[in-house]
Amino acid sequence: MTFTSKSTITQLQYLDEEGNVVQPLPAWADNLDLLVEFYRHMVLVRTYDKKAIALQRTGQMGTYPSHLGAEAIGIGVGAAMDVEDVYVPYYRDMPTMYMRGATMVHNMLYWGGTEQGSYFHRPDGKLSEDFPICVPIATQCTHATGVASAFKLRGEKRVAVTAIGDGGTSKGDFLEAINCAGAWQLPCIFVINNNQWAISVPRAIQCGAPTLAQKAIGAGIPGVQVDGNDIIAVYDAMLTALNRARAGKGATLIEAVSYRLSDHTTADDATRYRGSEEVNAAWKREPVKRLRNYLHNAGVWNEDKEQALQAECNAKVEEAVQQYLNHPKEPPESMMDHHFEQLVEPLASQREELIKKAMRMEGGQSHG
Ligand SMILES: Cc1ncc(C[n+]2csc(CCOP(=O)(O)OP(=O)(O)O)c2C)c(N)n1
Repeated sequence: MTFTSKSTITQLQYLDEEGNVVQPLPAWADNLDLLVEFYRHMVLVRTYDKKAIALQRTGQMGTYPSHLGAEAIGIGVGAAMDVEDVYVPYYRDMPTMYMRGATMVHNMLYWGGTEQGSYFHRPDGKLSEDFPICVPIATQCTHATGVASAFKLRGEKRVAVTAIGDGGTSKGDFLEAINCAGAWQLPCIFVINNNQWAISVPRAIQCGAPTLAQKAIGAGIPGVQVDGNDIIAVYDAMLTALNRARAGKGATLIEAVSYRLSDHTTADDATRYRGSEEVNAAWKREPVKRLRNYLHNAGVWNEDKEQALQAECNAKVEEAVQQYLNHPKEPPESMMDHHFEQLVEPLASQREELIKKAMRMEGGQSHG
């Protein structure tokens, strides 16, 4: 008889719900300035999230997917990556993209319907090679595998990182992508944002396996589960996976367990399918307060700093909103400008038609 797998998946956690340390911290966490930086980013993206929802509600932006509750995942993943790596995002990834150089303005432009939101620069000033937001579920995983394959073929020490929701891991694309990454030993990291809900489908009936991390076993890659509300755990798991990938040892699957504290998107009303009890319980585990408590206890955070940070974040968000609202409107045909390097028929003729129609509607104004 051959045992093909005998595995235990434990959840990596350093800080409990109250921000107390539950096991010795990794050496890098001695750097409290770094943790304060993480906290500042987490508060900023949370402040932005609230404003983005308000913009949609007041008709100033399109449908928007909130990342409330996923701040530790996004900031932890984005902070751990090197500037040369490539991130392949899904729609709930504003925090990671922000860490990679996509500003709040870019995010608003994207959800405001402008492809300019996908063109941004890396923190080192170079044009980003990260991918645009992927809305079709799980397809981004195959894209990441492709990017990682290119890195391997070219002998580059870069890593492709992607994220996906818990529901998305039921799709073939995800399973194909991790299978390929395992078979070809690709420098690729798949992060599952397990926020317990796929719109109205709860995690419990999404998949029969006790963890999503164990899907890695079938692909022959390590699968780890982390507390996705604990940024120290997220960042640490990412460092391990990135080092592994850069050393030529292949891919890793990281399941980050958190909770979607918001509606699925602004087009959803979660009160129709889940009770307030579970949401209230999830608020007790949320990531921002947890890190704040830890920093307080470590003596590097206090109420004055908190007030100053809130004011700073509000000001930054307001400034970004003004920039977004003042951004020139794109002509309607721009929606066809980003699919192909050269537009093919019948799209090319349809684009011309659209320009003529728009000109007629606007009384003959010319379009770019
Ligand atoms: C291929 C495809 N099928 C269906 C949808 C519609 N859809 C949008 S989000 C979603 C649920 C995704 O849930 P999950 O993967 O858990 O991610 P979350 O939104 O919770 O982060 C579905 C089915 C889609 N975008 N793409």
